Amino acid sequence: MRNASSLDYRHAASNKPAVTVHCSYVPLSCFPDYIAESTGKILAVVGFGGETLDIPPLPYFRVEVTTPPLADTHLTEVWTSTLPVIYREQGGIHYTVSGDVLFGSIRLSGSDEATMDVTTRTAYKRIFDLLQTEAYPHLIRAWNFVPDINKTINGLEQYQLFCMGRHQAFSECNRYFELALPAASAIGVRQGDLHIYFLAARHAGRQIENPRQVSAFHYPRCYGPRSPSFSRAILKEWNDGRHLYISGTASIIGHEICHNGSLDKQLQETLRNIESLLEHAGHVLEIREKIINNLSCMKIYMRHPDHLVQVKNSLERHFGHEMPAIYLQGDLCRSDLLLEIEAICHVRQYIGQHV
Ligand code: 3EB
Repeated sequence: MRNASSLDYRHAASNKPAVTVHCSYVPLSCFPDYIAESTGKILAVVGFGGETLDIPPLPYFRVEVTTPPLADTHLTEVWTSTLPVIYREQGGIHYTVSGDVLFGSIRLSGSDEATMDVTTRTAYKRIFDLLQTEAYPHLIRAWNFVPDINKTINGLEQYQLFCMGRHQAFSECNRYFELALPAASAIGVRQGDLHIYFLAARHAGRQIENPRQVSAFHYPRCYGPRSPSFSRAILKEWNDGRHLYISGTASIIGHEICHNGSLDKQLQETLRNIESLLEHAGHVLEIREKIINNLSCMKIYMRHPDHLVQVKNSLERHFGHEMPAIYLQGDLCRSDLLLEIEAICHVRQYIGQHV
């Protein structure tokens, strides 16, 4: 990470990356055709709950996330590049590079000696080391899967320990890290290791915060010794357009959970947060039309699998049946939260070309 992210951003605006990155949710039934058409251009295929394990090994980078899928649509998350992709491995990180973009994945098991803070710090330090040596210094988007996220050990929750280790790694890497935090999701998994997969780039993205919410990196101490190190969203310019990577978003106003115990109210509040973030992004970017219509690649993490039908019905009413959406079981960082939603918004105008 470099220090002055706003300067990097201007730099990025004048040096548009040669690469365009796509994220698609591909039904397993169409997967072989999709892969055949994208040979050599696949950054990663992300599968959930072992659903892709039956597919024969192919020469692309596969990331297996253990969170169980809930809907019966069987979608995989496929990241592609418009430039050739090279696969590499270093220090336990499997990754691909292509032009301006790097896509990586790291798994680290904890132990009695290494509590979650230590494990997390080690994982992020390895990521930053790799990004430095490969010269992709900007972490754009991170997905964190934390074992037993709500379990308390010696008075601290696993998520609080995770936040401590992550904060330490970021602050050791960059004094001004609050300006350079990635968009993120943090999800609890019921078995396995700490798992982080991520997108990084040669040029920085732009941090967008949500006016309805206290920035997570400024959450008060009551939630844990160290605040969560993520931005509400990152706007990243690729060659033929921009992506707004929206972090996992929940029913939090200011820094407090609202609607304890009410699924529908939490869902509506989460949607209001996403809308507010998009409205603010539109304002910052001086885009007049509503960019909410360009939302796609929505992932919905739910604590209780039996909430699926209600949540899916509401979201389909709200966004229509065409919205690509992956529904997953995931525990969430605060035990009262019932769901969290992330998404990608395609912003069509280029930086500097205001409508
Ligand atoms: C929140 O707004 C909900 O710690 O990386 C959402 C996305 C949440 C990412 C993280 C946490 C994280 O605080 C929780």
